[in-house]
Amino acid sequence: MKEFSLRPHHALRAQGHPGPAGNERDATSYVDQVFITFDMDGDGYIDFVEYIAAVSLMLKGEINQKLKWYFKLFDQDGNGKIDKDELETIFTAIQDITRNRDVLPEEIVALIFEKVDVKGEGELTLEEFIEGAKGHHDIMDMLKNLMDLTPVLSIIVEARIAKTKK
Ligand SMILES: [Ca+2]
Ligand SMILES: [Ca+2]
Ligand SMILES: [Ca+2]
Repeated sequence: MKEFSLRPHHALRAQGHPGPAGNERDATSYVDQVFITFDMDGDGYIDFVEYIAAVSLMLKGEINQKLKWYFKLFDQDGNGKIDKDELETIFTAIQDITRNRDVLPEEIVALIFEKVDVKGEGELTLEEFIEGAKGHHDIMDMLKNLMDLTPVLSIIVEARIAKTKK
């Protein structure tokens, strides 16, 4: 898991991509995380089919499917729960990439946990996350705005194309 998560990182470096501004480490691990989520057969590459599947999922996927996809992306250590650090890291990284800084990551995280973490354990299960997002339009809108992954996708796809051409 660890080794192969480094591949997209190397691909970006090899291509001489300047990388996202701001907290580069977080942004890079976010790209890694996106990469892992899209690399459905786990061979370390995003192939054309995986790319299309990911894009079509984002564009017209059923809402439960999208939320599951977000959850998988946010749950960085893969323990089946999202904690505040994971959520804040991912939102900070997304803002570094998308240059969307309308809301502070800490505020987004606080708002989401306040409304969604019903038992207040400081962790979100998949059920809480899905029910919470569906039950709160403001959270859903925020997720949609933040999760416009088009810039990240182009980075990944460019890196993949550059690699293929070698
Ligand atoms: Ca693959
Ligand atoms: Ca986790
Ligand atoms: Ca909870």
